[in-house]
Amino acid sequence: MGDFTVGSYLATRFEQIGLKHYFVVPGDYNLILLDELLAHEDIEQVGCCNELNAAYAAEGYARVNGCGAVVTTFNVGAFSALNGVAGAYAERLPVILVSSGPNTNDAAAGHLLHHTIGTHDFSYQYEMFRHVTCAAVRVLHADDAPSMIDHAIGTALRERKPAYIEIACNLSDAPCPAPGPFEAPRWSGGSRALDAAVERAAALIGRAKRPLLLAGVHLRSFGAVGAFRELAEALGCAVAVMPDAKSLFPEDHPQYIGIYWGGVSTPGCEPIVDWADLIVAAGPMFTDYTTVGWTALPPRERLIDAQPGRVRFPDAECTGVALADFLSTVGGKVSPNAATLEQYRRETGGPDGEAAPTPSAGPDSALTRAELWRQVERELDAKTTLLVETGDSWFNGMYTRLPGGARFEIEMQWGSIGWAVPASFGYAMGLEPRRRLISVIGDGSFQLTAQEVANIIRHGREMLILLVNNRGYVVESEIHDGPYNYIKNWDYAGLVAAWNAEDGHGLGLVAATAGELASAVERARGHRGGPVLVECRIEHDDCSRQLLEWGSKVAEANARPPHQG
Ligand code: TPU
Repeated sequence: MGDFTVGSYLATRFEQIGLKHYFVVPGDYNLILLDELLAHEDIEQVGCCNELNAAYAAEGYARVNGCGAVVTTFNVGAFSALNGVAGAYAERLPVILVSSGPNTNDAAAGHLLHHTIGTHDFSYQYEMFRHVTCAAVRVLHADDAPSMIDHAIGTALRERKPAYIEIACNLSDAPCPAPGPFEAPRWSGGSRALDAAVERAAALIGRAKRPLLLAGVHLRSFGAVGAFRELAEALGCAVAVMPDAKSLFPEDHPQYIGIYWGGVSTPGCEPIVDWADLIVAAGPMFTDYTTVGWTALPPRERLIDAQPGRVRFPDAECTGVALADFLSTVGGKVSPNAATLEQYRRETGGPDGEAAPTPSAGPDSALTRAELWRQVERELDAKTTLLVETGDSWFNGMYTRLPGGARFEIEMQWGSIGWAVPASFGYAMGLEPRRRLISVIGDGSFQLTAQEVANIIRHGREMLILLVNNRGYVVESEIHDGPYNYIKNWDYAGLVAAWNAEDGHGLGLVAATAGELASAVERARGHRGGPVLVECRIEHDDCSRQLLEWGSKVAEANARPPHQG
C-alpha cells in the first residue's frame, strides 16, 4: 500500500488538479482529515471565519484558478456551505466540497450523534448535496476512496460544476492505494456531431445578411474565450456581450459594440442586436435577469444558441458538440461580413461615439455615485480585476469601460448578497502576482459576511474594497420600498482597526467628498501588506437609471398572474 491514506490521496489529487490553496473550517469530525491534508506542503490550508464564507472563497478562487475546494465538518459546517456550493453550480465553477462524516461503526451500532438532527439516518446531507453538485460520493470504506474521489473530481472538472465528497471520519488516515497520474477530463463531443453542427452553422451564417455574435457567460468555464474571438475575427461582424459575460470579449476590440441587456444595454448596442438577422450566441444564459424580465430574449428563428454540449438552430439541434471546438471550426469556414459592425459605427459615430465622459466633481462636493464610478474607471488598467457585488454595483460596474486585459467578476446567476467579501478573499488568494483586485460592495451585502476581511488582512492581500454606504438595500428600495430595506449603520472603516487587532496591516478610510475619495484611492495605491477599505458615503436614492428600468421590468415579470387553463 505504501504510505498513502485516504486523506493524502485526496491531497495529491488536489495538487494534481492545480490547487495551491483550499478553504477550511475545522470541527471534530474533520480534524484528522485536516492533518492529513496539512502534511502536503505544496497546498496551503486557508482557514475562514465560517463555512458559508469558505464556500464563497472557494468559488472566488475557482474563478481565477479554474477550480477550488472547501473542507467542512458534518452537518453544522456543510449546511452553512450549501449556499456557496449551489452558487458555484449556478455559476459553473468546479468547487469540491469535502465533508467529513460519522464514524463507519455508528450507523450499524444505532448510535445517535452530535451535529446531526438526532436521527439514525446519516445520509440526508449527501442527499441534499446531490441536488447542487454534479457528482456526490460517500466514502464508507477506504477501498472505495480512489475511484470515488476520482469520479467526483473528474466529473466536476468536466462539467464545470461542484462535486461532493464525504469521508467517514475514521477513514481519513486509513491506508489507501497510491494515486496514479490524473488527467482532467475535458468535455469533447463526437466528430460527426461536430461536423453536422459546423456545416449547418456555416450555411446559416453564409446566407445571413446581418450576422452578429453574442458572447455568453459559459465561454470562460468551457475554455472557449479564445475560440470565440477567432470566430469573431474571421467573421468581422459586430460583437455584443451579455451582462454576465462582461470582459470575456475585450472592450477595446474594434468589433466590440457593447453590453446587450435589452433596454439597459450600453448605448447603441440594442438597436444593432435587434437589426441583426442572425445572432450567434456562444454560451449564453437567457434568464429573467439577463433578458430584463424576458424583454430581450433573441427570437429562436434568428438564433444559433451554442451551448457547452449542444448547438440549437432555428429548426434543429445537434447534441454532443464541444463549445470551443464548434466555435473555432466554424471560424475556419465563414467569410467576412461586417454589415452589423458598419451599421453600429454609422449609428454611433464609432466605437467611442457613445457616452460622453462623466465630468469630474470639485474636491469639496459631496460624493455621488457618478463621481465614485468615474474614479473607479480611472483606477482600472490591463492588470485589474473589477469585482462587483449584487446591488447597484452590478449596474454601475456594467457601464464602466474596461481596458483590454482587465477582468470583471459578477455573480449574476446566483446573485447571493454576501458573496463578494469572501469571494474576493478567495480570488485574491489565487490571483497571479502583479495583478490587482478592486471590489465594489454595497453596505447591505457587506453586513452578511464582513468578518472575512479579517482573513484578507491575515494573509496580507493588497486589494481595494470600495464599500458603498448608501444606507440600505437600495436595489430592493427601487423595486419595492418598505422599512425592511433600511439597515443599522456601521462604522465600516473603524472595523478594519478591530480586525487588524495586534498584527494586521489593513487600512480603513472614509470618503464623503470627491476629494476624500481621490486621496483615499491614492493612498490605497501605495499601501502595502494588507487591504484598504474605503467607506464611500452616498445618498440613499443616488442609484443608476438602469437599475430603475431593469428593476421595474424584472418586477413585472415576477408579478405575472398565474396562468389560467
Ligand atoms: O446597491 P445596494 O444598496 O442595493 O446594495 P446593498 O447595500 O448591498 O444591498 C443589497 C440588497 C439586496 C437584497 C436584500 N439585493 N438583493 N437582496 C435579496 C437577497 C437576500 N439574501 C440573499 C442571500 N441574496 C439576495 N440577493
